[in-house]
Amino acid sequence: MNYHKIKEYLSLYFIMGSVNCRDHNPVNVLKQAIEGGITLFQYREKGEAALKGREKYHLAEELQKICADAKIPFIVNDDVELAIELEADGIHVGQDDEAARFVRGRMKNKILGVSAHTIDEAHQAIYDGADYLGIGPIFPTSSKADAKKAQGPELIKHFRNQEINIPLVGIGGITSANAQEVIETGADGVSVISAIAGAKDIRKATEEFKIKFRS
Ligand code: 3NM
Repeated sequence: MNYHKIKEYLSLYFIMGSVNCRDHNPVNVLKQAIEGGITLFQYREKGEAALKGREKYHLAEELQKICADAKIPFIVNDDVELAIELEADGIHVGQDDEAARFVRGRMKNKILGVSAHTIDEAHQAIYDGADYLGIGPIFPTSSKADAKKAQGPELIKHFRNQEINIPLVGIGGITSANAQEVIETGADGVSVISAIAGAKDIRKATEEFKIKFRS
């Protein structure tokens, strides 16, 4: 895995766990999303009905193998023990999870993503060794119970204007209809749960994200 290609990997960043897949099987959801063109996958097993223990481990292992075959990075949300056990390509932590600097210390040569909502949080995450930041929510979302108020794509512009120059992805309510706007404000990619995992036709919904990057 070439971690220097991080910006390219961020472009269509898919996040999913079993609770996001409704009546679809998560394995099939991931396979179809890969066929549709996702560039990175984050396994995020959260919510009341989330899998735990061995069940969570086994699903993670299966999804990791699919990513490895497709040569896209497999990142674990929050669960550092799981990420280390599986030798995942990376870990993503929020502000309420294990502190980024400890995670960096435990996963030295892996991708480290951090969710940031303020410039102070961004500076701290960069200091702690983050490779990229997730910035949101951009638009209203129902996929995260404790999501903050949506800030609009201007939020990305605000981070860029404050000299936050590391790779950034926008998150929260992003769809194929508004993704381009998020990129145009300075994001390197978009992170998406429901617009892909909740779609009837996963592959088609993924293909609809035709993101055009400025050269
Ligand atoms: N984090 P959807 S918003 C996991 O603001 C997550 O940090 C957010 O899901 C943040 O694409 C969010 O379905 C949910 O809106 C994104």
